[in-house]
Amino acid sequence: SSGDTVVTLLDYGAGNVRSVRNAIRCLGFDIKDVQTPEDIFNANRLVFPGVGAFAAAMEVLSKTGLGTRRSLVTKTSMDGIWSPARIDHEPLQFFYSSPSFAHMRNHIMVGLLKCSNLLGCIKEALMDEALCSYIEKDRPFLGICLGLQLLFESSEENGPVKGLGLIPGTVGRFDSSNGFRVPHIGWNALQITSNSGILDDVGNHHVYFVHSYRAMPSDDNNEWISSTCDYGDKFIASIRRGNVHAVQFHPEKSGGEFYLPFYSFGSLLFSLIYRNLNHGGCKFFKRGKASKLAKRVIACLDVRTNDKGDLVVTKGDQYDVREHTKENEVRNLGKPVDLAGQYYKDGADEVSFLNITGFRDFPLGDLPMLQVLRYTSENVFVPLTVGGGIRDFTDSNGRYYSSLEVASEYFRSGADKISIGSDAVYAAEEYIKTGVKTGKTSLEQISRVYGNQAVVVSIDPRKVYVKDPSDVQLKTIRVSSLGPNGEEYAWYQCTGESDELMLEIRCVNGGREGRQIGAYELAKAVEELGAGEILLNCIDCDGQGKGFDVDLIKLISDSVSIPVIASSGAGAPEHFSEVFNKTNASAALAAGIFHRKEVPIHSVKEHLLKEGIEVRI
Ligand code: 1PR
Repeated sequence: SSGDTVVTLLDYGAGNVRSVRNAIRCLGFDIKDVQTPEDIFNANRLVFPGVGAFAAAMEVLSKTGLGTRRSLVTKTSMDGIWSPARIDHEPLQFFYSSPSFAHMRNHIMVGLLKCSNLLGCIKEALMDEALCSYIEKDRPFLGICLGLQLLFESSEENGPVKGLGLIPGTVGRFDSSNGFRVPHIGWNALQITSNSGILDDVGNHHVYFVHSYRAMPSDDNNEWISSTCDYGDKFIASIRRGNVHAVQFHPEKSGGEFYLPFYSFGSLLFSLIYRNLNHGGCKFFKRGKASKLAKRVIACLDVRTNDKGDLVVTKGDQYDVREHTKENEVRNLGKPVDLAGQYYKDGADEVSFLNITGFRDFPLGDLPMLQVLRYTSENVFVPLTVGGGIRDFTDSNGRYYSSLEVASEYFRSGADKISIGSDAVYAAEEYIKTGVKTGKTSLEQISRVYGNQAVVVSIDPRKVYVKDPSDVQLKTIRVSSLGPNGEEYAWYQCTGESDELMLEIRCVNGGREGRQIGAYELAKAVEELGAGEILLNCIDCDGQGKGFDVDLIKLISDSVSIPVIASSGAGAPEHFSEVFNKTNASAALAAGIFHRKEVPIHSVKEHLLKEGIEVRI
């Protein structure tokens, strides 16, 4: 029947579920979006890709409808259904469906009369009730990430906050005091503990996690657990009971190759749909080995419009992206969507897009960039980060856009994380000056709504040598190679773009001006303001191919407890092993060597593996 090709998706609009949609479509299924609790009751198979913060999700589920979709569905105490009243832009409307028309007319009248006094007269049918009832009836269900956590009794995230209460236990925060960075971002293998039915093919392969909170195994919830994962604590990576499945990791971001029946969303969903799960699934399952969090290799695409108006991938030398020719053109290294697809196939663990002129050009006016994300997320099933121009903005018509709106548009278009550069510098400067968290900076607002794991701060420092640490009131380090005048110390000066600078068109050094704040001070401040990860560039090393600035990366990765991505300067596979062996970086990012096809990503990974560094192959 046509129902066999439909997957019902519970998307409450709090983040990027575009990849889940794309993955489901890639498998040949149609998607029906849940608009009303009735859609849950009527689903043949339900996928719940929870995103965002626990409390916000529960609030949406336990109120009237679905987040940004904001359908309002109400149920009368009688047998009919009032549905749906879209309250996005339209005036409040109600439609009453009832077996008999006469009955219906009466109820319409009653309903309209009572609209103004809605709460008093009409009982709401809630999404959470529908969800609990669906799961309790053992209907096919796949929860992802927060879609697993919400099944538990409560969460400590901004809480305690009550969950759906189907599985005993509380969802708590990872403990960063034992040296494990929080959020847990990256690729781990699972320990499959029971016949999950859907994880049989996952085996020892790495799957992608991104979360700060986790549920822990206990005697009370043991019967639900199908796999665990080690990250400081042993936490629940997946649950299964009957037809009900949920995974803490992201199958849709775990590099799913749909033609390979392994470790993919395809595998999970196909299993869920086609295996006879009521009869225990497959008889054989592979137990995954415990693994460490794999070090990530990230491909970065600096994107901007060239002088002809085409959006191109470019690459600078110390942030200068123009050819040193008479024409002085913007260096063009390829098309963003094609290159991202290529890097995904080559084994990149993440792809980052930096809209390097974003601060000048309002990104929501930059439709090609949003299109790039949309197209890329159709074929690239690893996390996508996008940065550039995330800040509050007033356009030439006087219309104000908050940074949250800008970020939301990026998330809706397919980004899993957004990266903030200049605006984070200004927020950190203010925070250090006043000691007050206003809650109003882009960093704070976006991490509050989307979770700090979705917010990267990109730092663009330059090295400033000093003779003596007392020459500056900022954190200095003793450098491993002396400065041009024999200086033994240096600090790392942050840079940012500003409107004023751009108005003056002083686009020197990539248009970035030096600020009186160091990378160390910035990193500590943005961690406190809610950043979930740091992308640590270095203007001096950018495009030089001589290796990462190990001094800088060691300084920052030893000073914060969030993951740090080492960036700038990679020229050979050995540079990656050097940065992982000498610093606590969680990931290493490169651009030029990949764009110029000097070293393929898989050679970097093979080298790391040979050096005993765990990577996802
Ligand atoms: O300030 O929030 O609008 O964000 C702008 C973003 O654009 C920032 O993340 C900033 O790093 C980036 N950006 C701004 N100007 C440039 C430029 O190149 N002129 N690119 C730029 C930054 C640096 C890295 C690069 C690595 C690796 N690019 O991302 O990819 O250095 O390169 P390599 O492996 O070739 O050495 P906002």
